[in-house]
Amino acid sequence: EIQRAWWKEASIYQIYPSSFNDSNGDGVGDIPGIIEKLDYIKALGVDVVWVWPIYKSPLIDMGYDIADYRAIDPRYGTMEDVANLIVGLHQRGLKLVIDLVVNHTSDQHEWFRQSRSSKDNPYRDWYIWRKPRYDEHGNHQPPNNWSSYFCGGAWTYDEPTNEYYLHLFASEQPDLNWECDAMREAVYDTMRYWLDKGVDGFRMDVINLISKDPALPDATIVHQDREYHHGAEHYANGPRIHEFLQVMGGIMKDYDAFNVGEMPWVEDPDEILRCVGSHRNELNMIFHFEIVEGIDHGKGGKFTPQQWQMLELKNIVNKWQRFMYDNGGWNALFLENHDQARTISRWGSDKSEFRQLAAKMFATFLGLQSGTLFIYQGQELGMSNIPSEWEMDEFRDLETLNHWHELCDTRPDDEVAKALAKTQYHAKSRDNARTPMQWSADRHAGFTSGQPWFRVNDTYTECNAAAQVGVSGSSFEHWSAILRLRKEMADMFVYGDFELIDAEHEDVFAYTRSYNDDSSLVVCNFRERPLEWTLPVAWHNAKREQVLINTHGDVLLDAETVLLRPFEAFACAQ
Ligand code: TEU
Repeated sequence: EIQRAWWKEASIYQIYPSSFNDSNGDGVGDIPGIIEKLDYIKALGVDVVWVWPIYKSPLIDMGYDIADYRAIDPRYGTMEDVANLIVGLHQRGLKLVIDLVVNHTSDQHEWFRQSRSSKDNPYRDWYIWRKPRYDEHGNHQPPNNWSSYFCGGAWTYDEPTNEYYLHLFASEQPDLNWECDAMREAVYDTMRYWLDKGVDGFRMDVINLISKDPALPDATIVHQDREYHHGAEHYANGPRIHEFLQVMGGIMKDYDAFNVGEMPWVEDPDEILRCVGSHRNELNMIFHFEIVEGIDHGKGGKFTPQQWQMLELKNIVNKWQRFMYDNGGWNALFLENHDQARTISRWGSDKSEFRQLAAKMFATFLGLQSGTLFIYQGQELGMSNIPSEWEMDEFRDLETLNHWHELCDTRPDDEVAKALAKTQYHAKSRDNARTPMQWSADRHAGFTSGQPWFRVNDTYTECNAAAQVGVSGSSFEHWSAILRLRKEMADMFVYGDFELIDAEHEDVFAYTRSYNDDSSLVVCNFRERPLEWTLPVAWHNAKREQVLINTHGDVLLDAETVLLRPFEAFACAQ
């Protein structure tokens, strides 16, 4: 029996405000710019807009370093603009989800300024301070061996009080101490503050990292040659995580609000189910990274090479589709966000002749799976990674730049390593997803009338919204058709059973969805070359009239086979 919920049937469009639409010509996208584009978003057919952090911030990590949870960064606009955004969305039947970033703040947050000022300050305990360890020469050393996600160690020494503070991300992003009752209450109040303003829910940044083992033990050493080590075993889904998530889940329930938790470094399905199980009242769903990072980050970390494998992709997709279905959980479906490279460049092709076909194939592949669908700005157009000719001085993201600078410092003469790193940035840097939105073939892609803060991708003349909206066969219109299909056939495509077909095939990803006596077949050619594929017996003699959606205008069905052209995808029903 189906457990229906609006948020299960919803599709969510993610906006990266800096690069979405600039209304005032200062080169940075802003909230009024989003408001100008609400009809575009509505036309795509999504139900919810997720806007990433627009709070006051020094933008060391582009807004994931928040200096005031209750103020809007002037670059993006004002509180009044947010109110207008909420009205504009609600008038169109759309909801607003904002980012809740409460594992850490900016070091410019008043809480941290206070905390840092003295050991006796009431805010001292709001962050994670520890005494140094000392080496044999009497020099102070970090309290443990943890690494930060943005290079180097996870601790920064603070001279005036002779203690270190913890930061899992940049040193300008100190971690909040969730063991502190007053701090937790302040966070919960912040949530209510935004819900009272009419926000419909949260995307909770690295929410599974908030509960750390208070002993903060050393990480197990996996890579002997490194100075710092990955400590996730001591804080990913840590000791009190469910207690905290249940409080937050309770607040969400009071407001009938939506939440999705970002959860890196956890792969145990049972633990994830404890977070999203329908009776748990914690999170509606989570983002895990087994699919988008698991298969193409190398063993030595994100910027080490790895050739993704089709059978691995099939295994992982199948595992999650089945697991959630069988156990009362719920999937968040995504391939892109502000931290990931563009799908067509990563797993398909961004060559001119294939760009839109690949984009439409991935839309079909993802969009007809079970779960709540997330689309990241530009994905609907088939936007691609930054061009391979761009040099290092074009990059903006601190994760990429820190990695590069560390490499240049430690191995200044290693040209081979540097060349390899550059290929990896072009493949996986977060900047690939952060170039300005491509609205038209006009100057700066119609994104701004001024100087864009980040260079516009050179592809904008061929890939832009103006060339696609209302144009049949375009990537935009195909995404829109997928979203309609999910609505019209929600029992099957949102809630139905999932079954992987032809699991050993290296080039074609195929699955069926079924509900009661209805079933559908989804077939995707992931390759740049044509191939013939044998239909499952139950689909022999499938007729053209049964085709629900396709990428190439028609489907070359024969009695027992189908001829798939490059990046062709289709779905049919019976
Ligand atoms: O990302 C957290 C996270 O898991 C990262 O390790 C992410 O996988 C990485 O950036 C990919 O290279 C969240 C936000 O999405 C990210 O933008 C922030 O920088 C980070 O938290 C810190 O707030």
